[in-house]
Amino acid sequence: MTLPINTDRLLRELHHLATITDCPPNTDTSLPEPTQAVTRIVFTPRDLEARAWLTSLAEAAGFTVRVDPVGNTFIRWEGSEPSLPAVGTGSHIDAIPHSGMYDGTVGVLGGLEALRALKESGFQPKRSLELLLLTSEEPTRFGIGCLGSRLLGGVLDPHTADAFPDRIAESDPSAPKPDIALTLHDVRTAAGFTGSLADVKLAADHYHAWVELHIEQGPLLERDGIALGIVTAISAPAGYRFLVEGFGGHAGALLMPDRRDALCAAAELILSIERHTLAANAAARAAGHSGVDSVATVGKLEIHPGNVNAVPSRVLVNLDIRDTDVNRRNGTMDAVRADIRELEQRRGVKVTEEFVNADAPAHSSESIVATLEAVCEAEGASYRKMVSRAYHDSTFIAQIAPIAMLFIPCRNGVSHRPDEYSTPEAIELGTRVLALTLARLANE
Ligand code: HGY
Ligand code: MN
Ligand code: MN
Ligand code: MN
Repeated sequence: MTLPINTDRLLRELHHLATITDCPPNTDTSLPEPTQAVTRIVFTPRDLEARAWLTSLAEAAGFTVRVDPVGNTFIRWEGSEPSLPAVGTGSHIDAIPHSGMYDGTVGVLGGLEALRALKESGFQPKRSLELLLLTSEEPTRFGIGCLGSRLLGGVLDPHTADAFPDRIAESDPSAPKPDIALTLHDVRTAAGFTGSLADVKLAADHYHAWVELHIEQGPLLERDGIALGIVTAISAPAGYRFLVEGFGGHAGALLMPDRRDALCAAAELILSIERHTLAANAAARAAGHSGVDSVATVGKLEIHPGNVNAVPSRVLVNLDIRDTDVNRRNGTMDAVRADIRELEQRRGVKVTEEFVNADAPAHSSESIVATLEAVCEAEGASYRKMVSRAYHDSTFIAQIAPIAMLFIPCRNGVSHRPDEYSTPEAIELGTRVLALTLARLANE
């Protein structure tokens, strides 16, 4: 059965959601399809406005909505046998500062459109279908990604999480600086999400199957002219913070031999991370592998005191390191730690490591992958199996359910940038294949 998707409605909603942003209206018309830059940080007024709008769409479509203590939002279409484990889909609507309008939102609004299209076609699911808006997939505010799905999957201690400091001021200098440091508990309860985070975890049999629709955030599908990606594994993310402490002073009066410049030491640390990650890829290539699976990024640096004429005394280095092989990722970290010990001695600085997260790769269910393949073939859609190098909420839903992901191409592989873009045709096809896959899984 093929299934009509109301693409105009879906695109209108994607573009409306993009206007619920803390970025100024887009004025860059240099791109053929100018897209709106988006900043939508979790639990900010914009995020709450977007959540309320999405809830109104879901209720207008006749679905029920419930929200858990961390704001994960469950949009449910009751099946004819509601006691059976449900079939889930979903993603996120929070967006890192100055990013794109398709990351996450295609999975939420595409998922809503999939459910509406099935309902409008007269389909009746045996298993209930649930669309989830997952809280804080991006690490922007609380320093760790996939906060809502980690709690659903039981991979994050609820009390530790509730105490996570609110780091919004690090990303948004215009944000009000409270007198006392706020925590996740303070922010979520002020936003209306009350109750205990211990109640967020879902039972291991809550879902029969889970499929997330997402843009690829990479170039492969577009480069090879392939319509859809079926994700077989999601790369393993890890995060660390390194506090580098030297001592500061006057940019003119403090002579070079007397300096313990924390930023120069941090620069060596960052180059050590790059060097050892490149070496890990070179070793993998020498062993006959692709040699591209190790990646590391320092995208956020906090310098104190941060004045042009003051020698930096303290620098916080935020590291995001990912690999499809956990042992190789750990090997890279060990090599960096050896360099840290040496540079501490030579430069007279102190480097303190803070662990954020170190997750395992997630592997897709072969049965759900086979269902996705069957639907692609029935729809005459080209597809390829692939690894996701971005992490996703599915990484942690995988702790409690069989999962898979469906990718659509994005222009030049660009994401986490205002020029992130996917074509209406790709969005329509991804939504239709998602809907037909959910229909098959719901009647298993
Ligand atoms: O960083 C990621 O992989 C995801 O887009 N938050
Ligand atoms: Mn993202
Ligand atoms: Mn995303
Ligand atoms: Mn994601």
